[in-house]
Amino acid sequence: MTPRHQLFIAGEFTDALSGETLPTRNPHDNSVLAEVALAGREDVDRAVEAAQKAFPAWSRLPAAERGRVLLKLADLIEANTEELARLESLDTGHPIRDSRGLDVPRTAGCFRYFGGMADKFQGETIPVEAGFLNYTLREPVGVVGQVVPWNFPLMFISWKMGPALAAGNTIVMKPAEITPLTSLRIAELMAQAGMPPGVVNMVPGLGSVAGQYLAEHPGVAKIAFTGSTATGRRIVQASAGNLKKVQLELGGKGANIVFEDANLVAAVNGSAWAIFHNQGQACIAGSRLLLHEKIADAFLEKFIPLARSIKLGNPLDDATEMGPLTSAQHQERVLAYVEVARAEGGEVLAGGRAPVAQELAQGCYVEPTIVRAKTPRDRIAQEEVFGPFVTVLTFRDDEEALAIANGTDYGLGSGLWTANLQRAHRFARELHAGMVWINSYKRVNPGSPFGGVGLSGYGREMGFDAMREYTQVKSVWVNV
Ligand code: TAP
Repeated sequence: MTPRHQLFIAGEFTDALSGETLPTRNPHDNSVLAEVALAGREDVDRAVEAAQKAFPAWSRLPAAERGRVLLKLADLIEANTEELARLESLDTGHPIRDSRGLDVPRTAGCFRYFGGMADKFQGETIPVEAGFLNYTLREPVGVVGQVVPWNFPLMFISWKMGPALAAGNTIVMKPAEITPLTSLRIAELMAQAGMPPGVVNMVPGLGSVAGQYLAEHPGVAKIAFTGSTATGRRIVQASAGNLKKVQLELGGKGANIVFEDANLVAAVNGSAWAIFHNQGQACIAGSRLLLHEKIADAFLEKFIPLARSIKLGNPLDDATEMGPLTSAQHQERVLAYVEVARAEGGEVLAGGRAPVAQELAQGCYVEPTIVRAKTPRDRIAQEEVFGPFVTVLTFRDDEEALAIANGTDYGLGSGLWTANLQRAHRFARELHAGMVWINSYKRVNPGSPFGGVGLSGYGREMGFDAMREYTQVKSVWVNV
């Protein structure tokens, strides 16, 4: 497999004007997978120009025609499942069973959903005063800048591009510098699906250079970002010049609450999925495990051995359940939180280190880690670790559970396990979160709005909400 490694601008693969490149590595052994072109400001200018040129024709194309391209793309993604899955696993460390069984089908499914949506999203007629017809048009915003992180590079292309393209926008995307490979392959598949040149442009590069400039760029009408809250703030500031529309999907510190009446087996399994899927590198991870004091011991008696039994290994091995973290830098950051935990009096119940096995020694692995915090105000109960690291807290009653759950500045996803219907619906209302899962955790679907409140950002991906985000409404008055 020789991965694409150049920028994709105006329908062609091209080097950066500076000629600079950056290696992307396999986190299993830190070997270099490819030297990828590094976009500078002048390359972002080229990409924005291409997107501006492509906008009039693409936005005027009948919506069903735009949808057809996305439907074709979904088919091509499925037809290339094995290659895309391997590329994603090599570049990110996702276990191949997840890349093949989740990332690729979800990416295709999301493009298919928005392909079907293209000609079903419509304006309204509004009953105004007599003598006038009033209706609304939903118009694309123009050139959209999209900046995505490294934790789900493939899926995030579809989440961000699906609605933007269906609505008639053109795009300049900056993938994360450490995981650009599947994005570039998708760009190639897009061309094959019939996407006109310039509609989608990919500029892998540094966030501080290409990402920042995209957020500042006067030719970009909207910036959509997924990543850390700190970078989200920078994006808001950078985008102020031309008052861009901004959409932010930021970090989280999801509360996963297990009540005394929960089905314990389901809660234990669901809580393991909530934190350990994708090595915990998910903004919606259930990274705070809130246990009712009556069942805390019984829960942990099952949960700790389950965590210890998770099979770490080479992502390309079908038997692997957890791969490495996506970079050595991130592995260091996650392990540093184990020291933070110890320093603030936390108790490490499982993991807390890089595995000792020889075959994993060169990789960015961290064992599934469970830490009991002393108080809900501890750093490990407040800050996003973004790894296979779950912080355990206990509570006495519903009021305390709610206070702890809502006691962070984040508000992305939260979940609860209970047999009490009234309690479930009360918590669904009162949790400070954009998404709530009841007797489940971390479900996503292209039809269901995804996004947060508070420091987790604003705007929604998926569903009709995403189409609203990528359009602006025009009110038309007709004197009849
Ligand atoms: P970020 O720095 O936020 O990176 C996300 C994306 O933003 C990357 O493409 C990055 O580029 C780009 N970026 C960085 N600085 C930018 C700037 N000034 N202007 C525009 N774009 C910029 O996240 P990270 O460093 O990868 O991870 C740090 C922490 O963020 C994680 O540990 C986790 O807590 C959180 N995080 C959250 C999410 C989600 S899904 N909410 C995803 C990733 C990370 P480059 O990285 O390519 O330089």
